[in-house]
Amino acid sequence: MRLILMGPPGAGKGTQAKFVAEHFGVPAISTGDIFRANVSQGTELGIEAKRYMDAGEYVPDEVTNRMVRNRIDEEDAKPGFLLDGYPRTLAQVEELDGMISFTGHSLDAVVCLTVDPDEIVQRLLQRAQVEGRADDTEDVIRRRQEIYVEQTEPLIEVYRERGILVEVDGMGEVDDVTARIYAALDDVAQ
Ligand code: B4P
Repeated sequence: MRLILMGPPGAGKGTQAKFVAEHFGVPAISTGDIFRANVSQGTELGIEAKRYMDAGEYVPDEVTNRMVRNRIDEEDAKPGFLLDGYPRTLAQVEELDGMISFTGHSLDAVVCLTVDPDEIVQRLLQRAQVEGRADDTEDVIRRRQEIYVEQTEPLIEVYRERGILVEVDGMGEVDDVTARIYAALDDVAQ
């Protein structure tokens, strides 16, 4: 399975990615997690990514694309993968198309989680208390939502036109959302 999990910031992509990836026996590749790991290790990539992430901006496509290309080339991703939070721009869609067609495969499905904007702010402010992420302040959350609408929402139409978009209600309990994703992907997996 080659899957994408998308949705607005705080929709629960990271939360669901772990379950869905395990269910289908593929690695979850989270660009946000890879950036955060690099930030905490103080790598060159981390130092560059941090200034964008802290401001709620996207890390430049060139940097993000290179990082994903290297990760997808790893052995464990050869049979399939779940991308969490990538692609987020039209340029990233194009780049990913190139990476996947090079392997002779295609994307199976793009799961898009839909969550009310007010619920998202609540979730992220709550996460701020638990994890203390620098990008979970009210101003930065608002900026991230704006950028999502400008740059990432147009991707929904792209994948809908390709006939691989699966929209899933991301409201409610975590387990209920997971069950909805499995039900929606049942047909795709067969
Ligand atoms: P991400 O790490 O992808 O973070 P996110 O969008 O904020 O969160 P996610 O949707 O995964 O929410 P989560 O499960 O944690 O990106 C962070 C930053 O990295 C971006 O802003 C950008 O700067 C950079 N970046 C990443 N990818 C990039 C790319 N491709 N291009 C450029 N830049 C990129 O859930 C949020 C909270 O809600 C958690 O506390 C969780 O416990 C809670 N929650 C989840 N599901 C819930 C439920 N059903 N009910 C109640 N709470 C729930």
